[in-house]
Amino acid sequence: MHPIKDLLTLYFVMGSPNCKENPRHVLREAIEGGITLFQYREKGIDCLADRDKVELAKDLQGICREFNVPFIVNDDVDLAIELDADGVHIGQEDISIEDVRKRIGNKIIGVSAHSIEEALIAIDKGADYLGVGPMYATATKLDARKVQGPQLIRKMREASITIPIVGIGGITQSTVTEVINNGADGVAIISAISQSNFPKIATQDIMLKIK
Ligand code: 3NM
Repeated sequence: MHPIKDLLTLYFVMGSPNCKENPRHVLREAIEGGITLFQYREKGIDCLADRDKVELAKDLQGICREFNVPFIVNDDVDLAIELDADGVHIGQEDISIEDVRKRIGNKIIGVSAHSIEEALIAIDKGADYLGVGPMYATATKLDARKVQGPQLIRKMREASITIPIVGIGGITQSTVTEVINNGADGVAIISAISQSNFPKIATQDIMLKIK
């Protein structure tokens, strides 16, 4: 697998509530458009549970495998283990990094961080990368923290935080460059891809702004 830093370039995050069309179709389009990493995040209104959640996860993982795109599971460590996923992403409210590490060994652990303090703790406990946000206002995560702006990533870099970082929250084609220019290794995006009528073109447009 590529170094984590390189996988973060264009990190697509989604679950069924985020998609206007079948999530399998949306993921295929995003992969064809050039995403470098995928996170299955089945959260929010009308999200799937139990076997339905597992079935969709398996289908999406299968599509990722076809194209060699690593597959990360949000929060659900049991699901990640059941599927032999490439990693887990956890928030500040979820289970501890140490517990996840014990359970998934050397697979990828991503952690959401909203301040320098949270970042330093996550690094100390063994995170492989940080998701830092929200960069901008977002309607996708109802309990999102207050907007931090790309300046937070700059401040983390100035504080000598060198771990791979992906910006998240309200990022669109017109703001990717600002996030990267402030020190992010990549961008994590839900709605600018999943809610597009043309997810492949949306992904390609975003990628062009990064490279
Ligand atoms: N985490 P969109 S913001 C899942 O700040 C998530 O940690 C955030 O969705 C954080 O790209 C967010 O549609 C939502 O704004 C990202």
